[in-house]
Amino acid sequence: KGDKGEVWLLDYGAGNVRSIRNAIKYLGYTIRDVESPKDLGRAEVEKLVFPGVGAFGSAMGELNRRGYVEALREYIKSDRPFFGICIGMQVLYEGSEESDGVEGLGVLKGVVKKFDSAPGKPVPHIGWNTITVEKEKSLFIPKEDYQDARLYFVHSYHGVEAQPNFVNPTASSSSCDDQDWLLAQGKYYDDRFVAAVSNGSNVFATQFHPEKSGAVGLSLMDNFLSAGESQAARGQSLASATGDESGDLSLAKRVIACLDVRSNDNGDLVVTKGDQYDVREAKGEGGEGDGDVRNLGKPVELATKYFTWGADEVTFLNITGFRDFPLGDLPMLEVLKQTSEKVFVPLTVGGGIREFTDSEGKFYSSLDVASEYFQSGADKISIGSEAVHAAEDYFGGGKQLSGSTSIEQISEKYGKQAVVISIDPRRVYVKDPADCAPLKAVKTEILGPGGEEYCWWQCTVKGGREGRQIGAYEVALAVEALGAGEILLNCIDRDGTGDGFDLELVDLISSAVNIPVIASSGAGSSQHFIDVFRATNASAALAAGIFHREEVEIREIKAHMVESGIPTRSQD
Ligand code: 1PR
Repeated sequence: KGDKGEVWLLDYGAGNVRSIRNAIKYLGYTIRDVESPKDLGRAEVEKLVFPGVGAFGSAMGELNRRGYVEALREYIKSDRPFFGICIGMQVLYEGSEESDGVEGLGVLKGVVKKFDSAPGKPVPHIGWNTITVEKEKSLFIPKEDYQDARLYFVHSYHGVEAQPNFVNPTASSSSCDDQDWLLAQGKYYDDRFVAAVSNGSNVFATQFHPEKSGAVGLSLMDNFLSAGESQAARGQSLASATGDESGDLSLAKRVIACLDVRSNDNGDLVVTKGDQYDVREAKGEGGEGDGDVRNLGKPVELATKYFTWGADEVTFLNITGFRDFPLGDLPMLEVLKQTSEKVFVPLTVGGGIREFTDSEGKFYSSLDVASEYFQSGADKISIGSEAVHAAEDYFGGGKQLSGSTSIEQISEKYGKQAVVISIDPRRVYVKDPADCAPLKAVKTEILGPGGEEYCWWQCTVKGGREGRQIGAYEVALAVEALGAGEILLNCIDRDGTGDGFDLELVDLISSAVNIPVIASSGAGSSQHFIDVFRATNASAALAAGIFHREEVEIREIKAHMVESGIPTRSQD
């Protein structure tokens, strides 16, 4: 795209900013890194991007430790081009409920608040939310282009209003822009939250992630980088999602494409897909099956294809991560790096997040493994087997939080929104709920082989190979308490069958927790997405096989969702 000039990035070490770097490069700009607070006083630092990741307290801690606080205040007060993203917007406030007693930059008045969660209103607020543009004129978010556009948010805390603590020195005296910096708002059930702020001149910040918001987000970023000279892409409208009875259309239900990845017998990393978790061709059937790992394509190519099809997120599961050490599995890190250069929606990666000691005796914590994934381009990591063990310990230890589990450590450092728990359960039928007590059983409409009317969902580890004496329901409650941000709910009985999601399972779990639940396993048609969003509180639905075999396209699912009044992000 050519070199459109320099952009300065303040990477203050609080987390992963690879996606922002990739988006800036993709738009054709050269990135320069701010090396010290003094740089902010230099005239050549003309456009500053200030991404935020992790928690409010850790971000301010790093800024203080590195001496950036005063330099940033001065930079903003002098009205030089500034673009803060997510925590990069929240730290403009005086403080946050997330980190009591930690002082923010204080450019804006007030304290950042936590969303209240409620059944059917999970927190973190994750996904594609519409925005309402509050200013008639703006260089960064022109109303005519972005009214009702859907942008990607992932946060538990939010600004309520946007009153500055000082007067914008460059605003004319007749301008009221210095009075109120509110540029765009979002709505999540009853909560109105600040989506973007601007001083009406050069200072701009967003709660959403433009670098993860597909073409709309990239165009909006380009508006800032080119100081309004770029041709903005039109925002995507709310479409005709009017018939939903849940009463809140602001947050779209997400459609996620999943790629199960592993090495095949030649050592190449391939996308595979199992039937009920068996990924090998059947032996000796029709002369073809020789027990090889099914190869459905190359991970980076397929991920890029699903992004262009309109997937709201892409998930990679390194399905043999439980036995191979993922940091030894460099191809997976390479896949992530390459994908994040081309795919501008959130990327989740799972498999093998656990403690490990290598052959030379070097110890790696789960946090080390996760950090490697984040640095390679993951926005979220997913934990499978380890989470089941953590849940067992949680109940075994009288529901005490130890602070030592991978869930707690990773969510402490990267924020709970970055921690997804992948559960791999299968149905176990019982005649009477007492037969599996204290584990929770439910009455089922799909009777067991002996006519049993009750079942529970047994959690497994090691890719379904080992069943544990704990149910999906109990694991879900435990991981929520431990600080997980989302649940990816698979179902071994349905995986690869095309029979539809297990609605009873999804309903049980999505009603039990107040964090988002992703329904997975069994999608065979667009109708199955409608069914799961109508019958349960699922926030997202994930599929693999139908996309790999090109049986159903994502746009077909989304068109069906629009017709059915289910809020969705449409591509055009
Ligand atoms: O235990 O932390 O190392 O994580 C291992 C991860 O790998 C877990 O997330 C686990 O779900 C996954 N996994 C392990 N073995 C398999 C396998 O298939 N043999 N795949 C596996 C899980 C299930 C879904 C699948 C949906 C949709 N795959 O992710 O994509 O069922 O499929 P469909 O739409 O075709 O029905 P750890």
